[in-house]
Amino acid sequence: MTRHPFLLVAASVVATLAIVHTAGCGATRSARSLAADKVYVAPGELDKYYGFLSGGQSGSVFVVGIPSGRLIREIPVFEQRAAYGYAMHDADARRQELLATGGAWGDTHHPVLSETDGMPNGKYLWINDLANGRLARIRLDYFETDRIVKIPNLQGAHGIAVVSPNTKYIVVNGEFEQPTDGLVTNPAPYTSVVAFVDPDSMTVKFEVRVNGNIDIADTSKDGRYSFSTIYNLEQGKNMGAMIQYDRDAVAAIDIPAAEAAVGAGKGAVRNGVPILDPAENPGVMTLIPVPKNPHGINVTPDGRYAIASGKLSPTVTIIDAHTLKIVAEPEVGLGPLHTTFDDRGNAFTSLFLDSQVVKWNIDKAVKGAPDYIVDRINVHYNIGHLQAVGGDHTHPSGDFLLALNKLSKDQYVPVGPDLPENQEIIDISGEKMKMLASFPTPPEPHDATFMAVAALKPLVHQTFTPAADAVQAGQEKIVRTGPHAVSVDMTLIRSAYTPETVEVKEGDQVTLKITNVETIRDMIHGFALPDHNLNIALAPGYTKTMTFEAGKPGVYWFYCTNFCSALHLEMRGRLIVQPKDSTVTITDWHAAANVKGVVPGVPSTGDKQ
Ligand code: RUQ
Ligand code: CUA
Ligand code: CA
Repeated sequence: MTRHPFLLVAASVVATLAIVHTAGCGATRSARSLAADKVYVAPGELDKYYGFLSGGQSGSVFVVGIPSGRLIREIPVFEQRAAYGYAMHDADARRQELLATGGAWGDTHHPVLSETDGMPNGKYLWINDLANGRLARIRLDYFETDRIVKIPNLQGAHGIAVVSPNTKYIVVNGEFEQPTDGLVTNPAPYTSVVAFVDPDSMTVKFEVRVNGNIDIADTSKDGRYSFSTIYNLEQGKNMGAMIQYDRDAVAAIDIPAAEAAVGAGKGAVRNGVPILDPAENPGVMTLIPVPKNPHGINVTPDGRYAIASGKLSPTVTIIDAHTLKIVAEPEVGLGPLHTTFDDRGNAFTSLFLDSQVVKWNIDKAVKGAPDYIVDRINVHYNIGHLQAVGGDHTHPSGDFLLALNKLSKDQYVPVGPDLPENQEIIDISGEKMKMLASFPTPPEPHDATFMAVAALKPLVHQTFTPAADAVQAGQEKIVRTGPHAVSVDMTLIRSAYTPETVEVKEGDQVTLKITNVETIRDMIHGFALPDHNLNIALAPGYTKTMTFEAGKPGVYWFYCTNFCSALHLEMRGRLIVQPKDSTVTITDWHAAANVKGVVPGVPSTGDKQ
């Protein structure tokens, strides 16, 4: 049987197509695997950087591994979190600060790291709550919020920045203007203040009044100036009125001059804070006119320039950070919002309207060279902030850039009418930018800052240093402190509560102080009590105190919520609430069996070391 020639031809065409197809597919694959290789962190391997992402409406900070994009930890700040035992109990100072300063929710925007010589030193991270005019401080040895303060005389705490190079102050910008004398009946144009907060005491040392609003902040690298963008120099009270002028301004505050004026008693004290009026203190503030409703302000790593992003103008304004003169105003694209830097003299500006990152050369732009635009890359979509690793410090890494995009549109499987926000990791190590990977996070990241894991890792503590009032092992007790009050001192260790039985009476108020006496990292125990609205987690070394009503007569099992050993399920105890009229006496728990909570013959060491 002879083959039909057409079949032979057809067969060879199919074979050729198959070869072409395989080659094409192989080429695509290798580009993909090159990108994947740059962000792939194998199981057990560590990321190179920690990214601290503001959690926006989540009121927290998200710690993300870079380059993997893995969510490492959420640090709750302005919201309580049972999972971390954060701000859950009345004796927690952070809970008291939250309740006293605006409530247990917030809107975080700008994470900033404490600095030594212009580089992050791993001590603190600060973050603002735009909504309630607050500033919080996170200790990086514990990765825990330790202070929350309300900034007086200010509404809408938006841009914040650390005063370089050695963290002299945290600058906090008040975005929402207020009647200057504080009286609602005053029809005069409203004003705002820039607050200068002491990093250790977290008190506001002084404020500088601004006739207009103030948006984003940065500082010169030598400690001389703070820079704030003003988009409402018009002092308008609605959107139409805020876009009248062709130019608004950057306010440069001369910090030593302001300190001298405050020292000379020039500030009018309100709510305990001296407020300097620049009109009466010449030299304290310089207004630099920049195009229409600017947004971001970013100082170059070498400290030479402050770069204001135009927002409603397609330009960035390059300001000499020493003379305060405008040296260039190059066009970069539509909707420039923020700028960051590599270690080779390039700037990267986010373009909200173009959904792009534009890379441009600073020296060329200053000299007016026509080829200052180096590259553009599309992002998905409508980028807000962007941050290159170290771009906000004096020694940028020049390897990765994080694009924080406001909309993800088609990038993920829909999860309801509300879609996740999208972050993208871009390789900036070469001349051309390369898109590497994207990852979503919970709502809503605004900004990010980074620290090398190698520098931070040795600074993070194994356990919490026990507080002065910690319950010591062997000192546990139950004491009736009044006709309707019982106090309990309890310890937790794998895998038992001591005491493990607490007997009280209906109508009693119970004050429970618990210390996790573990000394091993990550050995967390929980205390959840059914029908009492109580759930708390305690990291090793932690002490928490809570007060609750005994509730209805009954037996309530409190149990450990965090898997701690093979005997985790057995780690539970009873709250026994006797009826009011019960004649049964309160058990002497010391006499009860099993005081230490350890069954003889069963090892108390867990499997989570
Ligand atoms: S600013 S909207 Cu960081 Cu672009 Cu708050
Ligand atoms: Cu302790 Cu589970
Ligand atoms: Ca304006």
